[in-house]
Amino acid sequence: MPTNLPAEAKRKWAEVAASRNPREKLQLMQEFLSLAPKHKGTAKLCAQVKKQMAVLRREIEEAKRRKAGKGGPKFFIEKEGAAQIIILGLTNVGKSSLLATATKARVEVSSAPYTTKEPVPGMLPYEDIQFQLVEAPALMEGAADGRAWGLQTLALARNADGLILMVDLAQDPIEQISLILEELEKTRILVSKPKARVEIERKFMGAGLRIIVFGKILDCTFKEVEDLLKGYRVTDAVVKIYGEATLNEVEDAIFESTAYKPAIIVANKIDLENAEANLKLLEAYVGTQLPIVAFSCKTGKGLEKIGETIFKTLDIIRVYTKEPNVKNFSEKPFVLKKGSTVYDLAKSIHSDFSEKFAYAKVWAKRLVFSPQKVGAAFPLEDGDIVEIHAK
Ligand SMILES: Nc1nc2c(ncn2[C@@H]2O[C@H](COP(=O)(O)OP(=O)(O)O)[C@@H](O)[C@H]2O)c(=O)[nH]1
Ligand SMILES: [Mg+2]
Repeated sequence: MPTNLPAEAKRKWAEVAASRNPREKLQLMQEFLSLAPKHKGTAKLCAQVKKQMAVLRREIEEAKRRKAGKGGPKFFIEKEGAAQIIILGLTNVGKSSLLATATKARVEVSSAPYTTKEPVPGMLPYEDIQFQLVEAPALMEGAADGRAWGLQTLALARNADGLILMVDLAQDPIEQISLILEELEKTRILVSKPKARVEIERKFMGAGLRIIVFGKILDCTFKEVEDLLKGYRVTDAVVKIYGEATLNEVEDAIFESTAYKPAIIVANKIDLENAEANLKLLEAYVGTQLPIVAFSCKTGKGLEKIGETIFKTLDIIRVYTKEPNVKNFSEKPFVLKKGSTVYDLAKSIHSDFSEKFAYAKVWAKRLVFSPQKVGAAFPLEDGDIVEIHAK
């Protein structure tokens, strides 16, 4: 359903997007809401904006408390390693235990419910990279409506690179996974790959608007997409449209309302009686939608599968770099999205590097001859070794 917002509301949202100050942003969002007409087409959007406001309000409170030295839970966790993965689940499913077993982080494991009140990070090694696992406070019904730390927990998930949805196989796993997915969906976090992806990279003023369609626009013309973006004052940006997108999905991207997070299910306590039967039920329910790792914090069974499954689900690749005239390549890889090119690698090494790029040499198993001299558009794969030559 299109929102058909009036021009002044669209302009207001442009101000919201440009604001970096939480208080000011909050104020602008309030003004946006008063400009948005209330009808079916805007209901979802307004609810989403109100949720964003609630998260902002709590962030402001949190900052105030910390400034006053009063402590209280700290909800933002700095990203480290190849990806940040948030562990979500109901209370007592074993989130703290997983963190302790998999990452050696010091956490409090307890049979008392709701022991963990703020996010706790730890590093999970996988081959030559590490994933940052973060235990979130327990989810419960009503989390997306602001119950307990629900909104902050979901905001944590929205900011992550991926999710572990954890269930306890001693309890009904279908009930647990449905509850988690419902709360995620209410804040418009999707765990299955959407048919379309719209990325908006805002640029400096005067850069102009570039729209690149890698897939297809389904229900409108290119001009209509351009007009919609301009209506929201998205005039200096690169907009990339992947897959089969509708005009609604482009509008969603402007509001950053729908987020896709790759996810795996960790089914814990496989050591207990009845766990196998519950695992079968869960597998039948989930089908091929999400990968499931059967696990036990107690015995460690399944631990080696967790890193591997996260790696596969995130769609990332590891690329090693080599300096010209140096025999060995880097021990630590660069982690890039699947489908990245030599140009993307150069850009992630240094923003200047991509401009001075001349050519690269690539060593790879799939090549008949290594090294091969390639251009910036050469697509990379996991395990490739790259030597970049500058002009
Ligand atoms: N049998 C069994 N008990 C577990 C396992 N993992 C966790 N527990 C127990 O479940 C309870 C809750 O664990 P905790 O990690 O604190 O759960 P959280 O609330 O999700 O962080 C504790 O009593 C743990 O000892 C497991 O794999 N098997
Ligand atoms: Mg815990």
